[in-house]
Amino acid sequence: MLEDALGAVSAAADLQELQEVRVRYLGKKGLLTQQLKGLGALPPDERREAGRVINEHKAAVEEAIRERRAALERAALDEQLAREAVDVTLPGTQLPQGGLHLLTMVTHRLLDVFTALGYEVAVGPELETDHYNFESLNFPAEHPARDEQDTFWTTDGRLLRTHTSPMQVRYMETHRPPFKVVVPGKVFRNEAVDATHEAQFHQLEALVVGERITMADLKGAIDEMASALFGAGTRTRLQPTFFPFVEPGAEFAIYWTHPRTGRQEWLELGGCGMVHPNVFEAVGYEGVTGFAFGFGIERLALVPYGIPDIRSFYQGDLRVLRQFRGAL
Ligand code: YSA
Repeated sequence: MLEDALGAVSAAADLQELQEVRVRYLGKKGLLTQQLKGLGALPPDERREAGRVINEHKAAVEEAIRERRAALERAALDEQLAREAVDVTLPGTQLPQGGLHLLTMVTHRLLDVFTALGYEVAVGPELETDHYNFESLNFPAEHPARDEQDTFWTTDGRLLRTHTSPMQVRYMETHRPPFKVVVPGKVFRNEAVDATHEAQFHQLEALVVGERITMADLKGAIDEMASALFGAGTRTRLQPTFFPFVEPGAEFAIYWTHPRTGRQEWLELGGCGMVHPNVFEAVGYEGVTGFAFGFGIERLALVPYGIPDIRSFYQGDLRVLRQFRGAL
C-alpha cells in the first residue's frame, strides 16, 4: 500500500489530483486511516508494532504529498511567470505625436513680439452684442460701414463678433490709461468663402492709450512688428481709409520679399488709426489719445508659407498641416 500511495503521489499531475490521492489514503475513510482504526482488533502484542509501521507509512505519505505539492506549486508559478514575462528591454510602442497648428504658432510668435514691447495680452468673448461690435465703435444702426462686416446673428439678438475691435471698448471700460494691450481671437463673417476669405478667421488687435500718443507712435509700432517678423528695417506704409472708430484711419501694408517668387511686394495686413473721440466718449475717457490696429492672422500666415488657399487651415488635412510642424 505504501508503494501504491507513493506512486500515486508522484503521478499526480496537478494539485487537484494530489488532493484526491490525499483523501484516498489519509482522508476520514482513507485506506491508511482505516488501517489505524483497525488496530484495536489486533491482539495486544501485535498492536504496538503494527501501529508503529502504519504511522511511519502515514508520515511517509504525508511527507511525499507535501513535497509533491511544493513541486506542483513551484511548477505552476514558473509556468505563470514564463507566460506573463515582460521584456523590459523591448522598445516601447511609438505614440503618434501632435504638433501646434501653424496659426497657433504664428499667434504665439506675434504675442512674443508684442509682450517683448511691453504690451499686455487680453481676450474677449466671441459671442458679442451689437453694442460692443458696432454701436460703441461708432457704427450707428443703419451706418453703411456695417455692410462691410456682414454678420451671423443669434436668435436672441446677439452676434458672432466680426472683428476683435469690440475688445477695445471692453478693455477701456475696465482699465485706466496709460496702457498697451493686444487681443488675439477668432472672428466670424457671413461672407462668400473663397481662397482668401473664410467665414471664420483670426485677428490680432492692438490698442495703445495715453496722454500724448500720436500717429507717429502708430507707425512706429507697426514698424517694430514688421522688423521683428521680417527682419530689421522692413518697410511699412499707411494708406488713408475709413473705419468709423478711428480718425484718421488707414490700411497698413508691409514691404517684404515673397519667399516663393523672390519678388518684393506690399502685403496688405489690416486697418489702423487714431481712436475716434466718440469711442473715448463712450467709455468716459478724457484728455487722452490713442492708436489701434487690427489685422488678419491668416493673411500673415498664408503668404509667407506660400499657402495658396485659406481654407486649408481649417480642413484638418494632416498632409498640409504636417508640412508646418515646428515651422516657427
Ligand atoms: C481698423 C482700425 C483699428 O483702429 C483697429 C482695427 C481695425 C481693423 C478692423 N477691425 C477690421 O476688421 N478691418 S477689416 O474688415 O478690413 O479686416 C482686417 C483684416 O482681416 C483684413 O485686412 C484681412 O487680413 C482680414 N480679413 C477680413 N475678412 C476676412 C479676413 N481674413 C480672412 N477671411 C475673411 N473673410
